[in-house]
Amino acid sequence: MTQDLFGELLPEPTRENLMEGAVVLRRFALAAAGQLLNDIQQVTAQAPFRHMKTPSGHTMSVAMSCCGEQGWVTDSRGYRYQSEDPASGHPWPAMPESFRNLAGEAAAAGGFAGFETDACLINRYQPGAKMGLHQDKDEQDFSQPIVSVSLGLPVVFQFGGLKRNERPLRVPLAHGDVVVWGGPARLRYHGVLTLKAGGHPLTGACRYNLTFRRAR
Ligand code: MD6
Ligand code: FE
Repeated sequence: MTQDLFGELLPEPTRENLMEGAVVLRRFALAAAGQLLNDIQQVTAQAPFRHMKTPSGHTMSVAMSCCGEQGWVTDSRGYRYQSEDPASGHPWPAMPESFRNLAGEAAAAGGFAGFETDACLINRYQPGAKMGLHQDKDEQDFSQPIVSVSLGLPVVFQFGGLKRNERPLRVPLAHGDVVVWGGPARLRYHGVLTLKAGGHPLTGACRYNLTFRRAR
């Protein structure tokens, strides 16, 4: 057993290989979760959660914010990374140390030593929110992995193939779970099924997801 900030005993992380290039590190972020959630509050006090619009004009059900040198945005002009928050015109908030450390440690544990993230997308799901199947392909270098951290309410994640029409695997993700994917899995379609109502002691009625990327 390991201990968190408050001396609570925590079950050890375990590893689950999903497919070549993709691994779920169960509970890997559990010990850091309290700090990560505090830092989400700090970041989103500066760059508030917002529901962005897709290029086709749909408002996303997931609320988003970003931190780090680059942030991911979508609007009528398309999907892209940029160094300023379009809501304020200011640079995105700096990446908190807790975020950067966890991303590097998880990437290394998942087989991608030396990962240096420059962009963190913060997703907030409230009951009813979902994310349709998509590929993460706005980054410059697909040899860099993505590290994805789940906090709060559980959800079912879908891991598909390299074509949208391949039937996806369904993988439940819980508080503290981290997915690392890269290599041959890097461009797989993936998404999140509709979040069910519930309550979590640390996040209340929501799920947060941090995805760490190397954008540039
Ligand atoms: C989410 N995640 O878990 C959304 N993308 O809420 C993603 O879209 C994602 O978890 C690339 C790699 C891992 C992910
Ligand atoms: Fe994604």
